[in-house]
Amino acid sequence: MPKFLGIDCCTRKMNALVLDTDRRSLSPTVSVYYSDLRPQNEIKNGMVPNEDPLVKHSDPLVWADALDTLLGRLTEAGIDLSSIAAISGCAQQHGTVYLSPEFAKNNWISDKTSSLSEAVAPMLTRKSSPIWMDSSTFQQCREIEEAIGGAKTLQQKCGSCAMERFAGPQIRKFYQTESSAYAQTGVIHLVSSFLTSLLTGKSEKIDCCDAAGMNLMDIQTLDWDNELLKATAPGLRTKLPPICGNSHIAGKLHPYFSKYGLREIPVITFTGDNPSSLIGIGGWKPGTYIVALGTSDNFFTASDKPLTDPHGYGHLFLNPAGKYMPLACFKNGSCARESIMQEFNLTWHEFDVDAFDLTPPGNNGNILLPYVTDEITPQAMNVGGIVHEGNSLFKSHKNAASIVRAMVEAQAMTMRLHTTWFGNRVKSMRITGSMSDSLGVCQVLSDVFNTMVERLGHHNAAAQGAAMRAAQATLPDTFSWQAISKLFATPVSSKTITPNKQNVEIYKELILNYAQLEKNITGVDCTIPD
Ligand code: XUL
Repeated sequence: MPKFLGIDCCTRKMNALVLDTDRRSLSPTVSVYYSDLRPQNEIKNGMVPNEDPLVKHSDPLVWADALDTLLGRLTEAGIDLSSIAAISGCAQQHGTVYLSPEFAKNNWISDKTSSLSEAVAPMLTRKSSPIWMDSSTFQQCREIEEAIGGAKTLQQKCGSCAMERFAGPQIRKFYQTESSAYAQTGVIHLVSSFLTSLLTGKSEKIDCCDAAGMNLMDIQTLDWDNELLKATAPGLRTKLPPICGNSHIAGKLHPYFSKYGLREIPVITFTGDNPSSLIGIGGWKPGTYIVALGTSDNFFTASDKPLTDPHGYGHLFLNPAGKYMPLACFKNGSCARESIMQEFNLTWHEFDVDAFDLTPPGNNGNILLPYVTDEITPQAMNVGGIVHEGNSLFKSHKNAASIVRAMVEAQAMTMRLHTTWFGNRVKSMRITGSMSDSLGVCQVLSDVFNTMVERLGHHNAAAQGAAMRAAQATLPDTFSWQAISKLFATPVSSKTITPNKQNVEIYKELILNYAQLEKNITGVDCTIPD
């Protein structure tokens, strides 16, 4: 009776669910918020508080504690972990964990180990881990681009221009600012490979789909690129684990986990949260466009072609089912929506229903830029707060409903404007993430893109994709990508949303004004879609 466990290490919490292939059922998602594991002065919104607004780090020991707590909570929830046949997972992309050479010696979990964090703590050469929200490496990005012969050359090599949040520039900053700690570092992991290593008790390989978000891997050969390594930091090759291909079985689960009832089952190398969502939502073959509404909003698809963004904001990642996965990441996702809900003390009903009932589509022409924090796509630094046109509606902050609508419409319009490089017109879109429950948000996306929006019966595509990858890797003949997708990633027809023709016309006009406002503030001139 095969059951598969999928784990997702998000920005603010860790989720897990169990997929039962016989019953074709999913367990409820069990979660652990990092802020429940540490006091507020140590972890807030999944990060270690820092005075510099550009520096965003987390604590790798919190991820280790979250893994222990999560497995404990699964058993408390009545899930029998002894029947699990294999485990995989995914994690927020780009974050890095720095460890001593001891970590590669593979004997750091013993019979006496009482927690994973206790086992790992003595081996950390850097107490905190820079994560995807960090934008403090502007200088290192320019240095790397210059050493490689420019941003375009870099993009051709590894699929992305130098990005502040990517592992390469972050490693370079660590080398420049803490050179002796860098010298003491024997292994540098991504969050995904760090978690795989915790499960097997040995330093594991890095999944190629996640390695594509480092500015270090050659996107064609799927190996570390010597020039990129050299441009980043000395001696880097010896510190990076090898890269492995898709569906890689790392090894057996360490006996430490028998305390949760788990057997020594196969552990499939974790990947990034976005590649995992691509699988979890059934987007493994080209033709379906995915919008994942998480802390950040991400737009991606499976592609046979190595598409790159001519403006340089987007990325070429890899599809766990083979070939490519172009992606555009909008940093101001749920973090921006939730900051408005908090500012106006709105309930979910006030956000999702009242805001859209009380205001007309197009918001009477009132627009804003959705930047509560620095933006990645398009790059907008030091914008500080929601940028608007000096409109009194926004200044007075009296009209919460109008601001909610303006935020949601702006997020959809900027996504439309900055994904034209994906080529084809978006004929159908699948939405996942907690905000995919919002009818208001999904209708605006459907109208702005003039496309049908499909949704699954749940919104945890990343954790579900992890469990599906575990099934595919261990029983590939039974669970081909097609078979496992058909079983678990078929949209629910009653949840489908179709575009409203009148609204589509309204947004065709409004997007012109939005593009102009965005250009005024960011200086970015983008192609207006047809
Ligand atoms: C993608 C990105 C984020 C993180 C966190 O490039 O930076 O989506 O993966 O979810």
